[in-house]
Amino acid sequence: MATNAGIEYALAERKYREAKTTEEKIKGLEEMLRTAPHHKASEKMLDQIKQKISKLRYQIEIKRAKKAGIKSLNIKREGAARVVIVGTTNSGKSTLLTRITNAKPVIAEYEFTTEEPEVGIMDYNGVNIQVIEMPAIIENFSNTKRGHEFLSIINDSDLVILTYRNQKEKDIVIKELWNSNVELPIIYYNNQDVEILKEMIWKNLKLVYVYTKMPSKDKDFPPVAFSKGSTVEDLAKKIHKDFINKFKFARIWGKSSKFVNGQQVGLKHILEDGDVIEMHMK
Ligand SMILES: Nc1nc2c(ncn2[C@@H]2O[C@H](COP(=O)(O)OP(=O)(O)OP(=O)(O)O)[C@@H](O)[C@H]2O)c(=O)[nH]1
Ligand SMILES: [Mg+2]
Repeated sequence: MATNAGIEYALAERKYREAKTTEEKIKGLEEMLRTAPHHKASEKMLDQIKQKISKLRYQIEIKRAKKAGIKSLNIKREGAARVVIVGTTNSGKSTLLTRITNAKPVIAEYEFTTEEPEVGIMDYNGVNIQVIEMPAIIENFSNTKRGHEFLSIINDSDLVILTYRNQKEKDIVIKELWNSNVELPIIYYNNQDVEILKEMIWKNLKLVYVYTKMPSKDKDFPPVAFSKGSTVEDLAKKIHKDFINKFKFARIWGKSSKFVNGQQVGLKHILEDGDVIEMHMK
């Protein structure tokens, strides 16, 4: 009844305000949601309650993930991008990691050898890319003891390499990623040649690498990586914040130099893989 609804709501609100734990707070808010008047004028208030509930639920998730194991959650990002190797057990994840990075994980015939994420660095023309082998995916992965923690590392990546032994396993991994809202580009690993695979990884990361150079000096190594579509201006900003003010023009050698080698370009010029950029300052 309309009049009682007001009292019930007031009681629920009090329960929420007096709640000591996050779980109790959520319960109070849920009761508020149930007992609040539902009409046009209260829509905004209902939305606010819903938002509060999702925030609190998120806090609980984070706490649970942290409890499960702080170590893996804190893998530091290194290099220009992060790639994860995700697949079923014994599908060759560790073998692949040793092929494309400097890491030395244990490779064994038995299942579930890799229990913690294994981190390696892949070199692509001098650019470092972080590659992480995730422990094997099984059905209902997100409900496993450390599923959330591992999935948060996957979600914090730029690209997935998916390994599997047969179509059934491939479908399981795709389903688990889908269920956990992982929306990353995927490369399906089919024992591609290492160099071909590295090119595929680079292409899917949508990055460019370029070399900087000072007049009458050799090009600098290693190259610098940027997202595709970046310009001379982005490069100048990355080198030093004063560069933009002192910038006169740049000369470019490589793919993006359309007419002559050492073509003179301005700040808006778009960079391409392998370009050498010589900066001229005022
Ligand atoms: N025939 C064949 N065997 C492979 C291939 N890649 C790996 N293996 C073998 O398969 C077994 C498992 O390889 P791992 O690289 O450890 O597989 P993983 O996916 O890391 O396995 P877990 O970490 O245990 O989940 C090892 O005995 C490897 O020698 C491959 O391409 N072909
Ligand atoms: Mg392994």
